[in-house]
Amino acid sequence: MSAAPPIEPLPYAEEQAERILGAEWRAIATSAYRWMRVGRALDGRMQALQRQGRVGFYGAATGQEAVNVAAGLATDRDDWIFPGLREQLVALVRGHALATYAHHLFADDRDPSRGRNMPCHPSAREVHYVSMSSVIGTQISQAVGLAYALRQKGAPGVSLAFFGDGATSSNDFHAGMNFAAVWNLPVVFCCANNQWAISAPTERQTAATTFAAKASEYGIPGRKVDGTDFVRVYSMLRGALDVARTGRGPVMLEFETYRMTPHSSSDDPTRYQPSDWAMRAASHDPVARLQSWLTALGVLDAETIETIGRAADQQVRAAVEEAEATEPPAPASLTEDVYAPLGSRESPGTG
Ligand SMILES: Cc1ncc(C[n+]2csc(CCOP(=O)(O)OP(=O)(O)O)c2C)c(N)n1
Repeated sequence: MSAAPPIEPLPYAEEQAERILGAEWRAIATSAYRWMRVGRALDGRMQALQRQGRVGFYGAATGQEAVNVAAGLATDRDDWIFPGLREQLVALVRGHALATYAHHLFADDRDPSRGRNMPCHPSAREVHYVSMSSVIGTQISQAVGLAYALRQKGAPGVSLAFFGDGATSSNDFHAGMNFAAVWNLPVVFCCANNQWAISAPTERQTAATTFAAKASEYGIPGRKVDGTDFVRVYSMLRGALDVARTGRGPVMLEFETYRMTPHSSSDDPTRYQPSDWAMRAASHDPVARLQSWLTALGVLDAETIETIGRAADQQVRAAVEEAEATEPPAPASLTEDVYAPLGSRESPGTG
């Protein structure tokens, strides 16, 4: 087995952490670490269960946890999340129950979509988490439409559009960026650049210097951020949300991350990634970076880390056990929520 790669710790002294995250920095960073461990435990378990044939499909977000947890912690209840492929942890941090997500992954009778949506495509109305669409990029223009609706209604909230580097080549990216800028809408565009769109690396995706650079020609401020640095991601998101919330228009953030797992359970990255990729990606592991920083500052010790890891595994185990003990949806439920009652003008799908 090859040796563990060197991990570059986060570069903040205590005073800097306090200045950036505020007086509560220890609580914020510790909460972030706990959530990242939940995400990591979930990814590990679900990939194994998929291989055992117990869930149909899974797409991990391993390596992108700092972005997802920071977004969950930095947003307000009024905000809206339009995920790309890998933001399920944002929903959980915002309060969607892990057990409900497990019911969805197992497509059982307590899955809010009752087995009709592909596993790993949850929606969570109670936390304003809109169902992911597998059609790349479409959520970007939907997020902009929602922001327009918020403005028309005078309702509070910011719309966050998440998407990968590959989605920046979609029509919806250009339409969404243009409309958001022209209408000065409260949108934060979050590009999770994990450097691969399945087998297409960044250099085959764009000739621009960065993805964030694309924003300026639409009249939108764009910033590239180290997406493996929780402190920086959280503070940039807070800043961008503040700009959007106070009527100063959209912002685009590009989070540079490293995809540490296959694209999905249907992928074999050894066919296209260089042989040293896994090692390179592991040296930018956001969970290990946050852990080593918090340990160096004395916020965490080995025992607490062990306890947090065990608690995360246990949470995931309990959610999986509950889902596996639940019956599949009854066949007769197939047509429920599909047709409105005759003579009713109500739309279906209120669940
Ligand atoms: C319109 C469309 N074209 C192609 C696909 C097939 N496809 C699924 S995921 C993917 C790559 C997405 O890459 P990226 O946007 O970088 O997101 P990541 O998977 O890296 O998170 C592609 C091409 C699709 N789902 N929809």
